[in-house]
Amino acid sequence: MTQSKTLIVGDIQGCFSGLMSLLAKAQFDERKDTLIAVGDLVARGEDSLATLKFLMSLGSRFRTVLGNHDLHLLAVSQGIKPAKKNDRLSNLLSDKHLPDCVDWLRQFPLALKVDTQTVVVHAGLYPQWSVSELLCYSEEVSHSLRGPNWRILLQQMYKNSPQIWSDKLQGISRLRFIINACTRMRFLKADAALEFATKHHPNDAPAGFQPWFRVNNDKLLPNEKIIFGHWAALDGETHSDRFIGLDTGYVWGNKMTALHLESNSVVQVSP
Ligand SMILES: [Mn+2]
Repeated sequence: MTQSKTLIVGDIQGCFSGLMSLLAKAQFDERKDTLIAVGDLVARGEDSLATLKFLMSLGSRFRTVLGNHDLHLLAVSQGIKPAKKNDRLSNLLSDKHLPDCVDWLRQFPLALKVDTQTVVVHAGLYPQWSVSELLCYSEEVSHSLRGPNWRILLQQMYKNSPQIWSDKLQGISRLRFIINACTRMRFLKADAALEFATKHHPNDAPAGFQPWFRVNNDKLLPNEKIIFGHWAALDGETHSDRFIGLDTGYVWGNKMTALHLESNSVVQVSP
């Protein structure tokens, strides 16, 4: 009998057939292995509904963090935002299981500790935070997202400010910064302000912009690893073995990537 494994998969974006190919290639056994996702389970791929139904069927052998597209789905499902033109969510939005999908998604955190040294978060770790601060801030947002006023949180999360963290932030400003840092961050400006407009590869970044993972973080411990998605243009290239980017742009015709945690090896499929 082989040992059970833990796979961490990059952005799925509703690419159900890609996910199935990847799991087959990785010899994922639904009965005993664990799948963890970096968020953005849904959006532009061909079948977000089938993707969510499959992931829900895995029960406790599936966990995820929430990405910007997952939060957007929650907002669209409640009539808070219109669907994006390029998203292919119509069968999911009209399905009778939508409320179950919504309540299931709301339970997941923004940051997830996988083992003593590994944390998963959709966009990344804001460089002024330690891993334990990240997990606490994620819990603040989850408390609100799981609670009775979750629709108000979704209504108020769509804004780019505040751009700089302060532990003195309170209320919705505080929660919005945490959501933006955990689910939308790519570049920071010199003053550690979040910048949301630029999605390029770091080599093509405007002057003064640094990818979050190249900004010094003196609270990150030497053995800690951050696994993230969200940034397809990176193609997993961080030049660091502590910051592991798994979004390799399958939905854009590139690859879907899974990290086999126990062996630290990678499995990939192309469309
Ligand atoms: Mn994303």
